[in-house]
Amino acid sequence: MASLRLRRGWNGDPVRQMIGRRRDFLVEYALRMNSGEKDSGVPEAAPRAAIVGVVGRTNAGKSTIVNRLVGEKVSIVSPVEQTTRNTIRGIVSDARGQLVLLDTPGLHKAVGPLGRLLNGMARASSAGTDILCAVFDASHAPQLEDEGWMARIAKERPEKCVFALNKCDRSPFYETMFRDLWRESVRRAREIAGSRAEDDPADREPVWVLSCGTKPGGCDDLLDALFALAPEGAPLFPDDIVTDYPRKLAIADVVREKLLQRVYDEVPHELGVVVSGIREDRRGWDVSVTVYVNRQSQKGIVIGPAGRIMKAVRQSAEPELSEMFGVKVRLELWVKVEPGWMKNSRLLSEMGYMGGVR
Ligand SMILES: Nc1nc2c(ncn2[C@@H]2O[C@H](COP(=O)(O)OP(=O)(O)OP(=O)(O)O)[C@@H](O)[C@H]2O)c(=O)[nH]1
Ligand SMILES: [Mg+2]
Repeated sequence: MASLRLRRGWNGDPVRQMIGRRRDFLVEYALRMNSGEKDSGVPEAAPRAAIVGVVGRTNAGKSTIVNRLVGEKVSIVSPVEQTTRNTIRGIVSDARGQLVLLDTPGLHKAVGPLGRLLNGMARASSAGTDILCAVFDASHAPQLEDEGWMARIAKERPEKCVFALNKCDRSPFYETMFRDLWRESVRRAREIAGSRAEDDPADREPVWVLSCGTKPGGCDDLLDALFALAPEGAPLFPDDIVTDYPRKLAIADVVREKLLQRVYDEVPHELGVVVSGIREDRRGWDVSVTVYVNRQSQKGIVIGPAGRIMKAVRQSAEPELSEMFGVKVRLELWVKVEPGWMKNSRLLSEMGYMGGVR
């Protein structure tokens, strides 16, 4: 693998590690520049850098697109709603410069404190970015949450905005309905603001692209559109880093993804995963993981007959994590019933949903 998210030998705080590497990178870069050495890695055109907020309704394919653009899996994916529960940074570096993609939880009908927390995170992460990339699943007619994003974008008119109509491999494909919805959203926003078309800021129309997150090359047009909008600037991260997502959260997410592939009905939304400890030795990492469920009846479902689900989760997560971190990862999985864990601030913060896990 060309660039691991965290390199072999990594054994500490990922942020400190990242900053350390960034400093090395910057020092090396400055020395090269001062010595007058021509840097063959620096493109002739000025490099570009942008923070891109990737937003949209749950299941639109945001994480799939972010993984495709980064070229590595930095964010888990599943057909279950609310798969992404944290804002994850995926970093794309190429000759044109660097994009820092913020993969956000998809907007959905909020149920309970966790739901509200995720929606708040989704809304907040669209603010303060250089480019807004709204992803729409155009293999379905627009849904309520799509209308919500369009209305908000029509009202705020971000300077740089891309609309990715995703799942263009599917038929039927509702491109026209989404374009009509946008026109209608702009008309309504003008009506509310009492403004006319002539008052609209010029150049504020979103750039429309079709994308397919599940096929190689399916997001190339999207990548080109994002780089075309990115302002000139220095990279924020060294170019060999694909994410700065904390190790504990990354491990918990991979375990949750494997569970989501195996449990149904209400269970996926009531699953919480916490990495309770990592023991490191020469042979690798022993990671202890607790899976929280909301009700006693869910415990048996998650464990499976004769522990089969847990075993399958472990067997599919271990090789993926070992590959991801470049060390042998062994998992110890525990299932715990914790009624109302979604309202438990301590657990929510251990899961990173309230910020702060490192
Ligand atoms: N056919 C097809 N399926 C796709 C495409 N992009 C994503 N998917 C599938 O759509 C489902 C949802 O994808 P995710 O990337 O998890 O969606 P998300 O928007 O991140 O969802 P949340 O994290 O819940 O907000 C998965 O089953 C993906 O495999 C695509 O271009 N074509
Ligand atoms: Mg996601």
